Amino acid sequence: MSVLEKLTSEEAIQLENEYGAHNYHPLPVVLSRGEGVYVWDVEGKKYYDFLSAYSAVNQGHCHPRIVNALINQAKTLTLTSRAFYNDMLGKYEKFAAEYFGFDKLLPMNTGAEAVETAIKIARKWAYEKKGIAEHEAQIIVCENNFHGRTTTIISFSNDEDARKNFGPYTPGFIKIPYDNTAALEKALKENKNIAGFLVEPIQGEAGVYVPSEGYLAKAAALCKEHNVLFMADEIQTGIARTGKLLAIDHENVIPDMLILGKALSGGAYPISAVLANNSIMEVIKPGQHGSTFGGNPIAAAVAMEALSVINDEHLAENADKLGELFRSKLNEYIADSAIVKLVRGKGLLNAIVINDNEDSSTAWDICVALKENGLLAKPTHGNIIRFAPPLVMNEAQLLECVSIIIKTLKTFE
Ligand code: IF1
Repeated sequence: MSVLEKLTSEEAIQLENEYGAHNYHPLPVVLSRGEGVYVWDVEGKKYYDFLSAYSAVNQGHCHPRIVNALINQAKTLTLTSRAFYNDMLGKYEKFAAEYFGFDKLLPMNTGAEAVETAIKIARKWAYEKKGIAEHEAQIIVCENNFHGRTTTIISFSNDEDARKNFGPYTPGFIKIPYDNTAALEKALKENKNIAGFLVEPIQGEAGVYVPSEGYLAKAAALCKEHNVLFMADEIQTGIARTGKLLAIDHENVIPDMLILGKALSGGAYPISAVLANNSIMEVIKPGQHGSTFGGNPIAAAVAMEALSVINDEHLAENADKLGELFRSKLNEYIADSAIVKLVRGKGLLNAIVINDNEDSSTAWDICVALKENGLLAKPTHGNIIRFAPPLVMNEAQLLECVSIIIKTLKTFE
């Protein structure tokens, strides 16, 4: 079979079923093209993308500036490894460090790798700067967190699907309830070996849980008071998704470590990063961390363009404006709905909670019906449907999507 051979949706699904590991249960749609807020399936049907590859495609599918940056660099120099310097990495590191306001950047590829990197830096900082006894460092995490799927990261997950039968688990993590500063303060007071507090500013996978106003600022203050690193995982909430460049900007919090991924490349390439100031980043010495592709010239070129697009097209402001409109329109409908309990979110990271129990198929059935009506979304955790379109959406498109969503939900009332 040649790669140019056109497949039907059914054929494509069958191939994946036969030759691919079954580690996903995708919605039954086979996409073959993306442009801006739209994707098309192999039969040519057009859809609004309301997932944006879990907030990786904030800049819209196949953004021409990002794709051209990818193509031009790919024709010049793709990969050198870090055994040698290349002429793109330093430019990117400077650009991104200044863009987010930190001294340094450590380049990686996937979000999970960046989270793992942040954990290693926090531990090393704890031993070499804070004076915690080696092997004793603890990192506080929140219940219902999602930070990736490596063995260490799922060690501190409480999602049985994510962690069952992947043991033995990595020690050194303390779980506390999310959005609970009293629990954080208690953990900080009871344990002297705390290196860091790793937190999502909004819990995405858990169901788009927006914490109480002031939670992040109070948590950051408690970390400072106890000489503990505030580690913000903005892999899903960052890069304009919630209506500010970073979700923590809503509370003017400056983290000790900023963890980025996904939209750092606009969905064109796996790019992630950890940013920190010198007093933290300097604990990493040559030979102590790295990756073959981390900081490669293509990633450098793509990330600079992807971040420039965010600013040039004012995507944070657009996400803020359209997010308010989205939630207000849905709340008008929800007031009289028996099927939807509530809508919550910030900017264009939103979710609705379906009035049914977690293991019902209602949310899934609604997403299949939305697909039939030309809009793609997927449930997260049973009865919650996440809505996260590309941030390049305009008001007319958003209102059309709201009417598709409400029309579809009404058929389930
Ligand atoms: C899947 C959702 C899941 C993340 C945060 C780190 C990572 C992610 C806050 C790891 C990745 C992705 C992974 C993908 C589906 C999606 C996801 F929350 F976005 F919906 F799974 F929970 N921190 N989230 O959201 O980044 O290694 O994937 O680049 O695994 O199914 P990654």
